[in-house]
Amino acid sequence: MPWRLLRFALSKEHPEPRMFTAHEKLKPSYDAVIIGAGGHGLASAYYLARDHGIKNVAVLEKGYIGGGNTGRNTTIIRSNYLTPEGVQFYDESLRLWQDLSQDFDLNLFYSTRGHFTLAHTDSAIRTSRWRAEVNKHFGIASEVVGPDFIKKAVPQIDISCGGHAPIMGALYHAPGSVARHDAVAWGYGRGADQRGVEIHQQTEVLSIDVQGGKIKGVKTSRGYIATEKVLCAVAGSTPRILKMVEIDSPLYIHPLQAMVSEPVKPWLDPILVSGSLHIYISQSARGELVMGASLDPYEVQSTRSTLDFPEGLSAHMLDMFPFLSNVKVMRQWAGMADMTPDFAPIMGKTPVEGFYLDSGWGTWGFKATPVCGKTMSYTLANDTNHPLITGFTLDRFRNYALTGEKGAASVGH
Ligand code: FAD
Ligand code: PYC
Repeated sequence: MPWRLLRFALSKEHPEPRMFTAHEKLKPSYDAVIIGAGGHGLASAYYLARDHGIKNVAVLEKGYIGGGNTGRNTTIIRSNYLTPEGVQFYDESLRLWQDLSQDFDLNLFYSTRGHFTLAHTDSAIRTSRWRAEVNKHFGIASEVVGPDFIKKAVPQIDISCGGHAPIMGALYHAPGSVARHDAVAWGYGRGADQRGVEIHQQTEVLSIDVQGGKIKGVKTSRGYIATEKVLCAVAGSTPRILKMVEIDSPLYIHPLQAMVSEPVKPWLDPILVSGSLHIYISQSARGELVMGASLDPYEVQSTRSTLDFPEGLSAHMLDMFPFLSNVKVMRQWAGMADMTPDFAPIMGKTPVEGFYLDSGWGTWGFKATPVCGKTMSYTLANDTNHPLITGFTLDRFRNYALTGEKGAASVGH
């Protein structure tokens, strides 16, 4: 056993340096309060302090940092979206991901694998071509490839999928990557903490004080805080927070489940997604197969796992990779996906002065963590929506100006 670990185990004082300061008390007021210590809330705090010099900030988390969807996702990072707004936004995120381990001095295990969206039908091929053309227009590496290309990259695949749904081609996106999700939360959290931001875990926001249409403070499970700026970054809990400020939104919450296998020898380098079979798979640095499927088909705010999920997912996975039949499933879990009707996020200013939204991240928000931090910190600091998020504001639903990204969702949700 390493000496450092033994010393820590035997110490009464727990002298090991912690990732963050544990603040005993809340201050009576802050320049800004961020609700939610997931990746998005922590990244916003980090860039508020680092890029805008706003450090008198509290991040309030009802559980523990990264315990929401940030620590539950399947870590796929890509920018092969469908709309010009989406492509440019996610591409900026991908650019930010490149330097993040160095920024944090923490290894995020960012690993570029290549990403295949498999097409089993004529219409899926058509959407792939459409996405490839939009992507290329913005200088993003995406191309439509045939079955031979796929078979060469993944020799183990049954291209006929057991004869049920033969693969006709794929959208191939070479920059597709994975990273270690909990380390992303720790990196942003530690960076924010080092710059003076306070992170308060086990601190739930119970209500929000709005007077004359303006934010005045928040009531928490540990007392009242005065503030004029609140950022809501709570993913699956967004409707609850919006109720507190009497804002309507078209958000709906569905569980999204995932599972991992026991570790096996490395055999799968790229990330594979099949819209028609409703499955996706990648292999982690530890050898585990990380697998997911579509949303659960009912609206409920719950993170319970169900037995029909591994059953359905495994059946389709075996169509593609019959040799996996003896591989054991080790864990399954669920998160709460905050879905929007057009599969684009809801970001920016709201009708309540000083209340900012970073939501509608559904099944696609992990990859956006860095760019959300950048654009939301700018929006808070300047009280002006960042140019990259103007296609994502709440009022697009009132103005019938949707940003349709459903065709670029990972699996058919
Ligand atoms: P979260 O990480 O959920 O953080 C919100 C935090 O707010 C939580 O910690 C919660 O406890 C806290 N909170 C809530 N209410 C309160 C309150 N009243 N007071 C204080 N704190 C509160 N995206 C991808 O890009 N690629 C993927 O491969 C991918 N796979 C996914 C797989 C699954 C199974 C799931 C569930 C999601 C997946 N996603 C993926 C989506 C992605 O995980 C999320 O969009 C993203 O993590 C959202 O981050 P966040 O920081 O906004 O929210
Ligand atoms: O956004 O790429 C994605 C994704 C994959 C699985 C869930 N979301």
